[in-house]
Amino acid sequence: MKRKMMLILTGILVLGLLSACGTTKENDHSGHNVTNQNHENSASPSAGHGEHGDHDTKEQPADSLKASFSFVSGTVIANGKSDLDIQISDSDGNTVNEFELNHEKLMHLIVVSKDLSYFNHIHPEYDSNGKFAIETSFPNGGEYKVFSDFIPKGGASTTLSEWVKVEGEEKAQELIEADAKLVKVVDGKEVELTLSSTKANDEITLTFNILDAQTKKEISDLEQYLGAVGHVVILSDDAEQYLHVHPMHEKATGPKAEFMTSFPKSGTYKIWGQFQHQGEVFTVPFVVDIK
Ligand SMILES: [Cu+2]
Repeated sequence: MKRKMMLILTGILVLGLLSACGTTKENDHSGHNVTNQNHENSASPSAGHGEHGDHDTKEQPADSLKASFSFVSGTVIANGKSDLDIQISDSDGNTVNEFELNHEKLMHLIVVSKDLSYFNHIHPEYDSNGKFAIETSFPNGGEYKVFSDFIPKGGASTTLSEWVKVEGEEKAQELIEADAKLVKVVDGKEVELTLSSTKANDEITLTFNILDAQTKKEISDLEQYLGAVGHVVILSDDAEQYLHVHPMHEKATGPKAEFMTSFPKSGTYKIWGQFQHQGEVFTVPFVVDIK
């Protein structure tokens, strides 16, 4: 009984926090997406970078939707399994019940630790009455930010986020510093990232070039991951600016994968590129300074 009360209280608290931090919006996945916490994306949704045309990009008031994140068990403990519920509702508190498929999923959920050293991209399942659910776990205690990315039916692509606290031993925070060299080796792949510009508000092309780390041969048989050559998520170092970026040529297979984005202001950003090769998804992180 007491526990149930606590849960309800947590829910109310979460909702309160959420309305305080506002809504995030982005364009649809026409290859040119920018999302951030407090600004609407002014980039043209039909710039034609994508290969599958426009989506409905009808504007909605930025504060029209809310996501309430709650853990079924009340508290979350590091390394334990936690059931996370995400309730989507409108400003009147009515549940939002219909969503559009976006990159093969109704909802994409990005989870990062406060120092951005931990990154997870998962897909909650739709339950009913505006509720999504997923079982997940967190590697350490501390603060994490969760970003729920979805498109309500007939509406604009929306990202709503929330900080969550995980109980358990915390690990030392890692510094978020720009990489001296934008070349990384992950899961046997050597990935080089090139940015066409590092100036805020420029339209920037991010080019990932993917080689076999051992043979140095170009990998030109990348597989579709969630219906595209890859996915890129970008966060500012304070996790306040969230940029979801999609490919310029969705059906590309490597060795190059190109994405468009625009950084809303100067600062340090972390970029995660995700690709699939031979059935395995690999995630390559980079940190860049934007002037
Ligand atoms: Cu996703």
